Amino acid sequence: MKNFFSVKDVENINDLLSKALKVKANPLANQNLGKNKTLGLIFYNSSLRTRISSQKAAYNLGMDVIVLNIGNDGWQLESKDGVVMDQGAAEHIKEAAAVISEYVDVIGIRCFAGLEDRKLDYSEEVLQNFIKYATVPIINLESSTLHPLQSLADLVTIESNKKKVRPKVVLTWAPHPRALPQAVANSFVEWMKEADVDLVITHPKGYDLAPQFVNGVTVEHNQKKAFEKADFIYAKNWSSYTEYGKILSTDQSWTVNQDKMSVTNSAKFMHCLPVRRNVVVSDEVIDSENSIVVEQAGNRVVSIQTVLQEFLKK
Ligand code: AN0
Ligand code: CP
Repeated sequence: MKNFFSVKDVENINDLLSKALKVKANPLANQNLGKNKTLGLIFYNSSLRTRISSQKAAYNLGMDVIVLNIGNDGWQLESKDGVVMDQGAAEHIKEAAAVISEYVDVIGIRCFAGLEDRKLDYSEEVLQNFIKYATVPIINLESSTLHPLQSLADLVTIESNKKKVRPKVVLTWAPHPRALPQAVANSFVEWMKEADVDLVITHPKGYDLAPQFVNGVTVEHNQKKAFEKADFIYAKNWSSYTEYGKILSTDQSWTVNQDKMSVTNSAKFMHCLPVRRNVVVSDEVIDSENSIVVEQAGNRVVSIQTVLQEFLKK
């Protein structure tokens, strides 16, 4: 694996999953693997889980960590080629990526979608430029269209909680007051397509994900019907892909509640967090014993530690 940008960088997902389960069982088994190595974390956006789980995983491997918050501590970075840099950005990614590579051994980057220009967001300009100009491996900490570390943690969570070989997993859209990226949903679909699960997506009309992700996946617009006999309910809001970045509905009838959970096969409830209570999911569901959101967030240490080990072993 050269970089961890998407599921396509993973040679064998089952192999990576079994390595992750080993990390989960014994997180301190490789305490010296990262000795004298440094992880650099670059954040263009806020984070609780990604920030802390990445540091924790690095420490479990004996690595040092340096964090840079672009915009607050670092210079604004230009990502376009050939521009006259007479506006806000003081430095180009070309230099920044190369220079940061002089200081650290692996770079993680978070840079969300702007949700204004679909073509630009889906070109993944920032992450792709880092991949091009850095001389060390790049880890995606949530880019414009993907959040693979979340999906690997989700896969570990499903594997650890499933009661049948091939569980039914439902990705459901849920309302949210702000326009959110499609990244978590895109990645979840991309990873679940490779996993041994029956995946169903449910969302109101107008919220179809990009065809390259949903092709071949069952989409059921009746949410309660989709929930029938489900083993896992994965809730997430995303803004429209077709009417790009728009909120088409905040219909509270899509909130995940106990009435809908009652038609499932005692499904476990999942969400990547942060979550808006009583908008995305009712208190009753997220506080129930079927809610595994905290374990899921705990598995974020497992997912990045597994990926870091791949790069350190080289
Ligand atoms: C972000 C998103 O939906 O992509 C990050 C989720 C991990 N969520 C918010 O901004 C609330
Ligand atoms: N799930 C997740 O990535 O959370 P943060 O945005 O807090 O890192």
